[in-house]
Amino acid sequence: MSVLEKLTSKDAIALEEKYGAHNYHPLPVVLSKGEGVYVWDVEGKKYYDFLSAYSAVNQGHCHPKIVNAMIRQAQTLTLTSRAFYNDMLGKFEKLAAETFGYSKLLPMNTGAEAVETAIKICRKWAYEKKGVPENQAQIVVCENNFHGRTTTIISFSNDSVAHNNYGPYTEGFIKIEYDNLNALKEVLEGNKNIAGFLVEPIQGEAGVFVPSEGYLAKAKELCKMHNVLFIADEVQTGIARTGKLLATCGNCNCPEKHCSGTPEVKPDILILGKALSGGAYPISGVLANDEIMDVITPGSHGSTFGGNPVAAAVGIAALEVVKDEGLAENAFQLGEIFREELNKFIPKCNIVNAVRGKGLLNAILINDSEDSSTAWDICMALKENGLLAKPTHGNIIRFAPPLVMNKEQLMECVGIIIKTLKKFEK
Ligand code: IF1
Repeated sequence: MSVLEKLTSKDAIALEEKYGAHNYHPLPVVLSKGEGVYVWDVEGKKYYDFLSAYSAVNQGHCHPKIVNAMIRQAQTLTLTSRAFYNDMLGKFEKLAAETFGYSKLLPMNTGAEAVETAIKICRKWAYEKKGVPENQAQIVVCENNFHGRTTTIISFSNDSVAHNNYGPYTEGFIKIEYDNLNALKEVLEGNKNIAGFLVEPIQGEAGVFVPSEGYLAKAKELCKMHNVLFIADEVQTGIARTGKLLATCGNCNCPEKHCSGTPEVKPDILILGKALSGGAYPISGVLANDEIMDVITPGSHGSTFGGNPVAAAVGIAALEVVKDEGLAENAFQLGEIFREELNKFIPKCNIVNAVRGKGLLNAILINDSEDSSTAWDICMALKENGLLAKPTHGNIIRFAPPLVMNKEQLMECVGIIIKTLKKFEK
């Protein structure tokens, strides 16, 4: 069989089963084409994508501006390494720094790499600027966090499947309850070696947990009081997903109408990934101002592909699409409609307990036990009805369509979701 021979879904699944590590349990659908809010399987069936590759495809599948930028750069210069300069990286760094309101960007490739980079910067800052004794730096993280899959990151995960049997684990992390300011206050008052607080503005994988109003701002304030760096992991919540340019949206010059505009929520270190490329190419990065970023000196951090010309060209196009197409405002408006429509249905049904989220990062809580297969079964039925979504943990289904969706498409999807849920009424 030629490797480029067209496969049936069954063949494609069999190949992955036989030749691929089993580190995922995908929904049994084999996608071969994507355009905007739609994807098609190998048999030609069309679906609404309500996962957006976990919020990487905010700009829609195969956005022409992003793909054309990638093609042009791929035909010109793909990779130089950072041993030399290239003519694209500085332009991307400038655009990213100005878009998010920081003085510098450190470009990487995956979200986990960016999280690891932020941890390294925070620790180095603690030793060289805060005066924490060597190897004593502690970083506060939250229960039920998800920040990636490297050994250090899973060292502070309490998800047993992601954590178990990968020891010995990296030290230097203190877990506290999410959305609990007293817990943060206590740990900051009780330990002078705290370097940073690493937090997701909304806990995506945990089930789209939106913290109480003011939590992030007060957490930032506590960090400032104790000379601790507030580190926001916006890999999933960033790039307009939650109805603002950033979920923390401390960037008080951002153009979005719904920006809180409150500078006190501005992270000391901002972590981005996923939709920084619109899902076309692995791009991530860490943003900070000079007094923090200048702990990074030549040779103290890097990566082969970090800041490559193709990533820079794609990143520039992806950020321009977010701004030019008003994706944050669209996500805000459509998110309001989505939750409003589901909140009309929920009181009249017994299969869904609640809907929660911000912008177009939402989830429904299925009225069944965590270990039931109902959420999975609902996603299988949604697939049959032409909409792709996947449960996060247990009985929670995340809904995160591309931010280029229009109101008519959203209403059609709400109809599909409600029609499907009704079939599972008890
Ligand atoms: C998988 C989850 C989502 C992230 C946040 C860093 C990263 C992620 C807040 C790391 C990545 C992805 C990873 C992917 C599935 C997906 C995911 F289910 F794993 F948890 F979105 F919720 N910070 N999330 O959400 O970025 O290294 O992957 O580029 O690993 O299964 P990455």
